[in-house]
Amino acid sequence: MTEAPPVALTIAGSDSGGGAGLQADLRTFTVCSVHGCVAVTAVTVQNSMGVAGYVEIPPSTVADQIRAVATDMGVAAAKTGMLSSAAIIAAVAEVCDDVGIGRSVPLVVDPVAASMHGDPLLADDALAELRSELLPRATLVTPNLDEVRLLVGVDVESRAEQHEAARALHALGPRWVLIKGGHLPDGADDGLCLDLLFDGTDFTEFTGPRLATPHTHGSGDSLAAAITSALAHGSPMPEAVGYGKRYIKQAIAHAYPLGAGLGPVSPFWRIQHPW
Ligand code: PXL
Repeated sequence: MTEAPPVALTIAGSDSGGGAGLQADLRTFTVCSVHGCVAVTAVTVQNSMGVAGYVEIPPSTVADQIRAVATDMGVAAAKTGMLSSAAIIAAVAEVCDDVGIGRSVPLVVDPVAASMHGDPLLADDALAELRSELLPRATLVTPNLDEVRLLVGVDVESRAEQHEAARALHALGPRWVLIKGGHLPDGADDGLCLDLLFDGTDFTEFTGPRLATPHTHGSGDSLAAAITSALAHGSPMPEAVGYGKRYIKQAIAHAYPLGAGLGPVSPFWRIQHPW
């Protein structure tokens, strides 16, 4: 018998292609040395070409999964991905309050609204719920620039606007904000991508070269899952984000083509080839 690793919980949708969603979270958790638990919110039908459709899990079943895990297994950190509907968000917010997720247990909210192909993963009428019910409970929110536009209506086209958007997003209640600048148009800056962390007072900048690959399916999920893993291990937020950034840089560098469309980022760089 060995000692149990810390437990991380993902509240997310299933990707049948295995590249994003809860599958990306679980494999990231494993290679980041945490035990992954899951509350499934929706089951998508998808491959590398896009999302063909999905069915939602009943909100009460989503909440029951969270409660079952949190009351027995000692969740050290949690994250959300695809939440699909206003009713699921409301159920998640309520049970998180009951079990201390978002208070003593850090909660990373990845405000997933669409797939990389542009297929919607969040109902239009769920945005308001995400803004009002989940962001105030978030320890960290990790939007890309499309999600920033949806959440605070700021169209970020420069580093100055990225800073402005971080302030606007922080005003909605999360403890920390990480605005991922990977989609900032080339030429608008020095050719580097800026991910901007803000706690309401201080900005921390994480910069790196933009990696040229179309195979970035699951990159947002995997970054948020790596940060969640570091939080589960007890890292303070800036260190946890630095850990996540180092993880995702390698995962994108090792991304592989799979199917005719967008391939997934890879967790395999973290493990030696056992075969
Ligand atoms: O990468 C965002 C995402 C999250 N969750 C599910 C997804 C996707 C993207 O396709 O399918 C289930």
